[in-house]
Amino acid sequence: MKIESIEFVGSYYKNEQIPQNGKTEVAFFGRSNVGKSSLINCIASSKVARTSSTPGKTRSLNYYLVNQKFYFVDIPGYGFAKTAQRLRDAWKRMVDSWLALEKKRCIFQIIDARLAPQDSDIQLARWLRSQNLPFTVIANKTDQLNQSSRLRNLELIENTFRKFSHFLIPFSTKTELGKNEILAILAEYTQ
Ligand SMILES: Nc1nc2c(ncn2[C@@H]2O[C@H](COP(=O)(O)OP(=O)(O)OP(=O)(O)O)[C@@H](O)[C@H]2O)c(=O)[nH]1
Ligand SMILES: [Mg+2]
Repeated sequence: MKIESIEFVGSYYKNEQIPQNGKTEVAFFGRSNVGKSSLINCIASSKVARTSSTPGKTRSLNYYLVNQKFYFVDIPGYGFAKTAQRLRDAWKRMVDSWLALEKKRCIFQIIDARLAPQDSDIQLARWLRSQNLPFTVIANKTDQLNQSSRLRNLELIENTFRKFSHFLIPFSTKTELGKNEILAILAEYTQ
């Protein structure tokens, strides 16, 4: 599929604010700074999502309307070391109530391909699995790895996440590796 248009619709903190019109939601989870907003820009060939090298800036659910047909939802990052417990609880409450809304969803979890799987990533994957929410893992920032460490890390990631998800896409917002795979999944979920 091709993304012909994308526009920002709003930043929401509460369910009452979220559009309720039956459109499919494509949600991007991932630790702060992993590249969620960059990935949205990359697959939409756009600069609509604000990116930053300061982690933990996004605190709300950011909605983008794609092709006038479905939404991208940029979920605030989790697991940033400096995040206070109070904010982590707020994150959980917001995501729990968002999930309680009856919606057709397509979920991606973005992780950092450069690192060994982080506890917070494994916790999120386990939690999605426990909620019966199928998801695809995207291993981002592969451009910063040489071929041998890329293969080694991806194998470790695959072995760690296999029990939660069977789908893994190596990705880079810089080289656009994996972009076509993501677009193919979107085509399937949003037709
Ligand atoms: N080398 C490399 N850098 C990337 C890649 N994707 C994102 N980045 C960089 O990572 C940093 C964070 O990117 P964002 O897209 O703002 O990350 P985010 O997950 O939206 O962060 P929060 O909104 O704070 O949760 C930026 O400096 C990006 O340029 C990638 O594939 N490769
Ligand atoms: Mg962001």
